[in-house]
Amino acid sequence: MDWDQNDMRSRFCHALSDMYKSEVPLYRDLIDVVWEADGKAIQDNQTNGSPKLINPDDVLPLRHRVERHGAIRLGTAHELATIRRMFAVMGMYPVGYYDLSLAGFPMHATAFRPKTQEALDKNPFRVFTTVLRMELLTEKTRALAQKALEQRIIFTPRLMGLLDIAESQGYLTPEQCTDFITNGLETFRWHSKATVTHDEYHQLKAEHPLIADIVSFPSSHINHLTPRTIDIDFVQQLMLDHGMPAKERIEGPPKRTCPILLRQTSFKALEETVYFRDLSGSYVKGSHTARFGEVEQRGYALTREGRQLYDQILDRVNVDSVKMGLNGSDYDKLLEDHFKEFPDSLSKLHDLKLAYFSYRLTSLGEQLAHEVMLKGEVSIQDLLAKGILSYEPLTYEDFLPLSAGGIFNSNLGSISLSKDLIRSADPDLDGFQRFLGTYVADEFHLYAEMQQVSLELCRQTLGLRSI
Ligand code: OOG
Ligand code: NI
Repeated sequence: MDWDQNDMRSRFCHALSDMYKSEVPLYRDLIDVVWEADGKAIQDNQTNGSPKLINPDDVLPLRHRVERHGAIRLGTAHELATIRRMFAVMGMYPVGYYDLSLAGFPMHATAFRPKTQEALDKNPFRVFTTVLRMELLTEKTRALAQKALEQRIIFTPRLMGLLDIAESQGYLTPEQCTDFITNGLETFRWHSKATVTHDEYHQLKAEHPLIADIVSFPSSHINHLTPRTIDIDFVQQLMLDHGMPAKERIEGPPKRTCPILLRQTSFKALEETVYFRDLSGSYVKGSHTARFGEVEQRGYALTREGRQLYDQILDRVNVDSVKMGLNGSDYDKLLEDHFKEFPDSLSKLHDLKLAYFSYRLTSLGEQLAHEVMLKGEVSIQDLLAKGILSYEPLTYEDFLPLSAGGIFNSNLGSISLSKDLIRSADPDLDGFQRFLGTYVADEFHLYAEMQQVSLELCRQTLGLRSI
């Protein structure tokens, strides 16, 4: 069988990147900047012999040039359920639920991504996928949004046919794979002709710019792609040096010795010419701001306890910064101060169970395994202390709702008529899963499973009853 989901994902990711580079040339420049920053970070690391931890995976240039994520915004249950089918063909599944009402947006989201270590290693491409929550719109806007969304079809007929084939026959032929990629791109392509009138656009935008972006166009255009870097502070600096319209600050945790979760920055969305329908059937010229380029630096995946500590600290930073009226670099200083509380060494993150790890046998461990010296029950701590086991942190493969909010805000402005209504909303995982037609996987569970699998392999090789 020629159909390989990992290969499809890589091909789609490349095709999408090429399309986006031609649609948004500044994105091409951003990739060059990331390449420059990473090259320099690797060089510094080698010449200084610095003890800074660099994941070897991150320094392999070829793999590193592959984009890591994109984002789309959808309007209806049918769109979300069909996108789920489309991503499944490429081995991408819904992981995690993100309640964006927390950040004042009438939306919730998931990330479609590979779930196993093997698939992530082949190509970790993921798509943050947002859906509008109609119940959080005012009545008038809701009616307008529903009318516009009912009239659009964001999937080509050929793509729908290929989804049926993939699901019923369990694979696609090489020709069908190529067709799938070509047709799949159409869902994400930019269209400068809006499906609404200028007045309707303004009404949607006045309630929230994101509603206008989701509802006014005939496709669900990719709104950004995000390469990964190993030195996001340097990328931010280089963007400013190159006169790129960089976002004011980097989202997420501060710079640390042991990077955790995810740090992100972007160049701000460009103002683009758009043509709105008018009632006589012709078009009037206007503009829209939506598409940007982003950069991410990924750190370690945190356990629930680690994440709780992260959320608590961030919450305090946000409350204090509002009280003191701090933003920009003053906010960053406060963030750094508060985050001193978060342990910053591998051994502490491990021993306090704040992060997830992958275990493996040291060369001593391998030797002992062959000599069959170990039998019975031994604790992880024992095996580590004896130099039999070692560990390395698992990479965080997911997103952060408040950081996503910061990215949204920088790119679209955050005026919202119904903000109080939105902020007081409850998360609606059930409603999201109903739209999706399936469950979203719990990201903590996936990391815990990876950790457990690595430990189990060590246990088997050592011939132990349990660890
Ligand atoms: C999604 C923003 C979220 C991220 O990197 O946190 C995101 C959007 O702008 O639609 O992609
Ligand atoms: Ni993003």
